[in-house]
Amino acid sequence: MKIKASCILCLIVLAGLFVFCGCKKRIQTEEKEITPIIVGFSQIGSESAWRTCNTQSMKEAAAVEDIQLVYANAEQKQENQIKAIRSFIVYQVDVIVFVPIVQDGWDNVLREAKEAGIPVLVIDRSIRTSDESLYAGYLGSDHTEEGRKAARFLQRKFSRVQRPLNILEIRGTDGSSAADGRYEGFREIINKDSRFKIIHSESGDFLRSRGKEIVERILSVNGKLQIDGQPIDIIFSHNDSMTLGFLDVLEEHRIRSGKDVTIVSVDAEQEAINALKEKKINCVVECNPKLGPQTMNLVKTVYNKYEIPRVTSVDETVFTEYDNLSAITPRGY
Ligand code: GZL
Repeated sequence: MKIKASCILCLIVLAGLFVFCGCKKRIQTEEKEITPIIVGFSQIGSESAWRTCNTQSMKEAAAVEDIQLVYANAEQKQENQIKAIRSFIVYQVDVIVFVPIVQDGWDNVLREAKEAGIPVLVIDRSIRTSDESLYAGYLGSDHTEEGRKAARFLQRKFSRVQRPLNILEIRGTDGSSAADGRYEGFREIINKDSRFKIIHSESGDFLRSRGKEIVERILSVNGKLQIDGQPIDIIFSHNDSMTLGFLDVLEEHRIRSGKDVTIVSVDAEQEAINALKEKKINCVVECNPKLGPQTMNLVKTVYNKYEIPRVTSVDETVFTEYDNLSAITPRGY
């Protein structure tokens, strides 16, 4: 028995678990009442400007398509995502969309969704599963390619330098496809060039505060940007939030970011683009957060029982100090 949208609204409000987005509009026709598609959306949290933009894109696209979005913020906890998906199953939403905070641990709850006959879309980050039939398809970036782009910039920038080049890597959330992909793609290229050496790699969990803490701790040893006496020539940071967290710390120690140390970051939020224009960052690999319109198109396709591609990619570029920075067109968030 399908619970009507109005009942879902009551349950959701009662449960206090979710935010019910999108106008509850019934379209009256001569034959019958048409109720909109109801999507259960489990989002990781709000850890970065990228995430905030991603959520906004989803909500706006749902409103444009008259899709009712049941939004659940997991506040960075996988167990909250699993609870939310289970609740979506109870409410019998039409489609489940989720951003898996990490790649593993989803099979059981996705099996429950499959048994309930609810199609699942994975967006932004991907999952590892033993049974590909547990979800309809993935929409998002190629994070491994993003890591390769970061490394290729360094090859270009240091093409004429023959001395050793030491790298500090500040990773995103370990176990997430975003961080693991960037980690692997970066090494696939950089490990082919003996001049480059990753002398330290540490997770900052995509958080601004952690990016700041990591560099503060390194500098607290002797005020110099070095690890065990080895100078750090390059910082590769897996997202702009962590990068922006440490830029001020470098400045406080009179270290000229973008000059004394080369900075490569990922996302391309406006604050990082501004730093690129101020030559405080040397390269920003774009990761596109505006997945809403493509997601809603895929939602309508699976709702109407059509197949979707296993992987739908998104367009994204890379911005570097070699660009005409007055002419670049970041996504402005
Ligand atoms: C990447 C996305 C990452 C961003 C971070 O697709 O999952 O999560 O790079 C965000 O800013 O926190």
